[in-house]
Amino acid sequence: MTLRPLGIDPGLCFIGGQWGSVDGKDTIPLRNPSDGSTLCAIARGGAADVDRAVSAAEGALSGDWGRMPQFERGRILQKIGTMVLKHVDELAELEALDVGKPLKQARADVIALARYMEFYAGAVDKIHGTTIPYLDGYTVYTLREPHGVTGHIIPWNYPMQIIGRSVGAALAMGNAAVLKPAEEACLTALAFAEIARRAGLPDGALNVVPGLGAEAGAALAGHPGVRHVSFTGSVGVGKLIQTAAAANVVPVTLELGGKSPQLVFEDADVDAALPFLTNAGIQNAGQTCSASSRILVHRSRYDEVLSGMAARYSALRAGPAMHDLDVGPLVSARQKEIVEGFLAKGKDLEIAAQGQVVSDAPAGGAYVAPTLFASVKPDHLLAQDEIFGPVQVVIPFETEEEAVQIANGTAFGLVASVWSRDGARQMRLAKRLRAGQVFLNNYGAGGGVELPFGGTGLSGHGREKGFEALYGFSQLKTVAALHG
Ligand code: TXE
Repeated sequence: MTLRPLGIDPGLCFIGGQWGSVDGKDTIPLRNPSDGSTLCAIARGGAADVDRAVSAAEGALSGDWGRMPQFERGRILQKIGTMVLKHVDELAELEALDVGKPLKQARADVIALARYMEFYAGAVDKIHGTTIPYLDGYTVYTLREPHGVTGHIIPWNYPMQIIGRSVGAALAMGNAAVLKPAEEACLTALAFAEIARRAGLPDGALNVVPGLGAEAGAALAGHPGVRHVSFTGSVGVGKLIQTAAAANVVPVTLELGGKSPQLVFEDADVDAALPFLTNAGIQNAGQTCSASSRILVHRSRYDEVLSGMAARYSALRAGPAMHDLDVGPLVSARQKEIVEGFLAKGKDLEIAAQGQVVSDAPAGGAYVAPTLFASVKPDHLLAQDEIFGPVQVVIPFETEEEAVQIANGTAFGLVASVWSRDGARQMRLAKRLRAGQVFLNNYGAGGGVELPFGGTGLSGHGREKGFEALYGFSQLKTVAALHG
């Protein structure tokens, strides 16, 4: 298989501007989650390949890339964004095949990737230091400088979007990136590297080493040449990454998922809320860090919300990505097992409604019927753990105080939303909810490229997206001149 229309071999890695084999020439099969077939073989990179990639990145920093003015970097990012859009259909098809997401969702991800490039292209020459009044005879100012080589370990659920927000921001600030995509889905990461090469990104500024987490991923997280690590994935691996990076005393950004609530109050516009309540749970088959998996509803509107959501669930159809239905398969047989394990633990709960897997869905695909549970106790496992599948729980509450306690009563804190017409309540809860993003009368599932995003508690730390990402991918130097 070659990746149309870029003509690259998916079994290679991209180091120092060149496509080549990994050291051991080992490969990993890449599966199509819609039918379980093997799509192609991808490279199984290891520590030696990561070493080469970090050296290539260091070379870029001491060469053309390191000397390039900010606006020139911006021009290259802009060109990458334009080329991404030119290939929107092919990239969407690759992402749909690889991740299993319905084509229209994959297409939205391509457009988001282009938006990240445009945003960071436009932002890069607006980032600057400040002057600071100090003692008589001094001039003091600050400089924003890149960390150096940045490591990016990303998951399979939104490869293009996560490349956009993480690699895009790192390159904008003049870092040189080494990217380790997920072993379940890495085709668009490879295609992105080829687009960046063709757009004129200097050799070594971006390197891609596919491989297994415990091999290429672990080697990258703990590499002494890497000066910042950004990771999106599971809580368990996030802890390993932070520990590995601590050995080199480098900063990490961790984006580890959530159990994000939407709170529907007695004065909510339920008709406006319903599409957001449901879509935020089933988008990308629920495999979204910012998915809203808990719906908290005031007792007085409970029946109305539950029947509205149940009607929507009953109409949901799950099937192959290329059929472009509401829900695709999960990314892998392993992810399906994880989600089915959770469903089994909810066997004593009330199922309000389920969607259907279409009858012509291939038997080898990783399909799970979207499931809505009713009247779930806030401390039930299904209301506490990240399921990462098309599953939502509805929880009734009586008072605002109780709603806040339930909303804040998990180990996570990524996104929350409040549905209410009461402005004072909106402001109160925006402060009280434990989350990195709070939406009022809407739910943005992470929001647009402009909106800083990240969590607290087990959801991780650090902020991606918007200008905040540019601060995170740079360090501040203070210069104090004594001139009498
Ligand atoms: O994640 P992993 P998995 C959650 C979600 C899901 C669960 C398991 O709940 O059900 O995690 O998914 C790399 N050193 N999220 O197992 O293993 C790996 O190769 C360095 C939430 O797929 O964390 C991949 O590139 N790297 C989430 C990346 O880490 C390692 C997105 C993510 O894989 C490594 C995905 C190691 N020792 C899963 N082990 C979100 N926040 O959006 C693995 N990796």
